[in-house]
Amino acid sequence: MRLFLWNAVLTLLVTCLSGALIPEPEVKIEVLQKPFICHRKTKGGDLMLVHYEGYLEKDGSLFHSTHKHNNGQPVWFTLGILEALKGWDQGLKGMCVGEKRKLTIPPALGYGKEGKGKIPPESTLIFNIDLLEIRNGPRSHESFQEMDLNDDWKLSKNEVKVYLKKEFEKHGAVVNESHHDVLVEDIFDKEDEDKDGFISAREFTYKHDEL
Ligand SMILES: [Ca+2]
Ligand SMILES: [Ca+2]
Repeated sequence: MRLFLWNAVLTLLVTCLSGALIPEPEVKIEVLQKPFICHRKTKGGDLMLVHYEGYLEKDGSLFHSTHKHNNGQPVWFTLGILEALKGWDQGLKGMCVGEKRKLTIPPALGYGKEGKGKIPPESTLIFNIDLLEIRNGPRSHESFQEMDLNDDWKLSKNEVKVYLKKEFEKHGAVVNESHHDVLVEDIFDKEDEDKDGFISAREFTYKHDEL
């Protein structure tokens, strides 16, 4: 009988500790519009180009809109690295280009007890978010494959250089040859941990503190 009781107490303790009695805060996701064709869904590490409007739930007031503020420009956001709010990381997974979502974000996954700027403490936030474009994040598997020209699962200095040039050209920047070499050396200094002259897939995807 005593043993039985102990088991019951232990079970209760474990349940409490694992948080089963206190529900984890969750984002409420409503899909407002979904495109007919979806080639790709967002996942952690992806870059997302979004337009959004943010409202306070309690009075419906608008606190930010990329249409009205930000010169009407959409913003880039990296999914899953806590770049914005926890609620965005949770609520924007598996999204297609052209999809519109409404997120209701509890304070714990928003600006919490402190609030921020126009957002009072303990605010539930509502966001309407339109996804316009998805790109490979800098640390994604796709980016690595794109850079690894000879498919040997490691990046040589030349491969990194070719990639950088392409990226600069894409963004219309002209960078001279010697500056590329400096950049490449700098990247290898940080990323090539075992100093074998190559950035391995592991070295590439490893999350550094500064990220
Ligand atoms: Ca390679
Ligand atoms: Ca290496």
